Amino acid sequence: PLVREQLLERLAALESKHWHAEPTFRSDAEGETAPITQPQDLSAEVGTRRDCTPEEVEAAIGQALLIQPGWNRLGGEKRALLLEAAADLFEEHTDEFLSLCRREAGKTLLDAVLELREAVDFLRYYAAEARRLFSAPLMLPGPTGEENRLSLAGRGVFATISPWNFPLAIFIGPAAAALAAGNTVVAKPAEQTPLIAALAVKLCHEAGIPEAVFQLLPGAGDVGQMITSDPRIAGVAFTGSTETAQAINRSLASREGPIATFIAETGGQNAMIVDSSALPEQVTRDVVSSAFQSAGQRCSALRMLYLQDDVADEMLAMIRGAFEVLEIGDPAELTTDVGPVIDPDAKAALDRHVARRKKNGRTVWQRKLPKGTGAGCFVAPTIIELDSILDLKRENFGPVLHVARFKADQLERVVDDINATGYGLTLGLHSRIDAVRELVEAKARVGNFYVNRNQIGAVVESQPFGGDGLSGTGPKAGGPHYVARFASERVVSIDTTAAGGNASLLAS
Ligand code: UN1
Repeated sequence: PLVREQLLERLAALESKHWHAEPTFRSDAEGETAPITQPQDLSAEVGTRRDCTPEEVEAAIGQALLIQPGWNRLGGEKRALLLEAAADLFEEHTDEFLSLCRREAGKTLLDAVLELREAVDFLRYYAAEARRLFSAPLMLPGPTGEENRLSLAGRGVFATISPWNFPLAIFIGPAAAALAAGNTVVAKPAEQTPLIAALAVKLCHEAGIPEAVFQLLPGAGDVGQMITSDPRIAGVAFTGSTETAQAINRSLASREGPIATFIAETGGQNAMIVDSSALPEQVTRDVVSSAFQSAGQRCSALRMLYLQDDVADEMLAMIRGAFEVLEIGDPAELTTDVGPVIDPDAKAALDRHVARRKKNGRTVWQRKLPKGTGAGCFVAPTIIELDSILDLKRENFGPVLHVARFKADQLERVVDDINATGYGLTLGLHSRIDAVRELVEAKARVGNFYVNRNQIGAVVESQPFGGDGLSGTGPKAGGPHYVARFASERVVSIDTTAAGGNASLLAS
């Protein structure tokens, strides 16, 4: 408790700090400036964002291109040391990051701590990957008298476009992977959360990563559009909505010149299946955290719960019991379970979704918002009964859980329906029957399958994260194949039977 109180005191001291995000190389030109306000109180300004102008985007990519060969030549070991130095500085600046996670992104203290942890894990893991993949070429087998070496190098300038729901971890993760691989990076953070990104980039520079190597390009969608349509960009790593990923893909495809690499981690229509052998207390805990932690604003979050009909009423009663006591409110309070959603647009879309289901006569359980939440973007946690996951047309990115019932002999059809959404990110299963797990595991097309636990909070390295189909391109963030995707491969084949170099040259 003492540590907690000291932490709260330190955070209180940062409460009125005004932050600013601007392009790493700012010209004298006038760019648009936008205020950044708190999701829990739209009248409270946290800082300002000065957007990149078209000329600054142009110049930023030019600088990144110029310095890239040098950064690439530095090699895996030196790049790893710089990323590790950045990780150390991130940990030293815990208070600022926790404060910004709450004030800029509306995160609870628990979520903020987890976010910083994940960011540091990404930096350290990708540093280790830089050492593993970029220190020495891989010798490939070949016929006698021939040497074949496979080596990896940076592709050039990578653009990273990142989301507001993990404004630190998923801002720094893809950027660190691109940097580890020997690319330079132009990074566009979500327009809602540029301030935490600006602090992250500043600390990377303090750690010794040159400014031209890792640049911040704040702005809205138009800045992203300018970056992804530039033929000098060798690759894009994007996390966000499926629709935006499709738009970036089109933009990359219509450019003249080199073909870009595209790595996308997008949305999900994530389900959990609970059969009659599941343990009710465990199910309750895992459903509530998967659906409502982070106010449901994780792409891994549970959207559609399938309960086997013979236990559905009992399970639902327990889940509703836990749902009724969730604390909703200001993330500044340590007891808060569910904070705000990110902005008024997000709130309006979620409220519309719930209103439509009520109008259609669906059973809806909805919490009442407590007093004092009127100034922020709060959405009342909601549970809605549906017939099937196919009743959902789009991802509902917030604290709204849908529930359907199934009969034991319909298990395969349930998995077919989940696959038919076209998404494939997370799937949860609660069952103590091995044959059920084997069936679902074999049939479900998802990137992350969670059994008898919650389905959020993938841990870097142990649980690489990402999906296919409408959910993204893979490879998985935090896994052993990720960093290599940011690199180009080169094979050098030498005939070693020929007589020594200069002698044979003179002889010819
Ligand atoms: C996302 O919401 O964009 O598994 C990804 C999790 C997180 C990743 C979520 N590590 O919940």
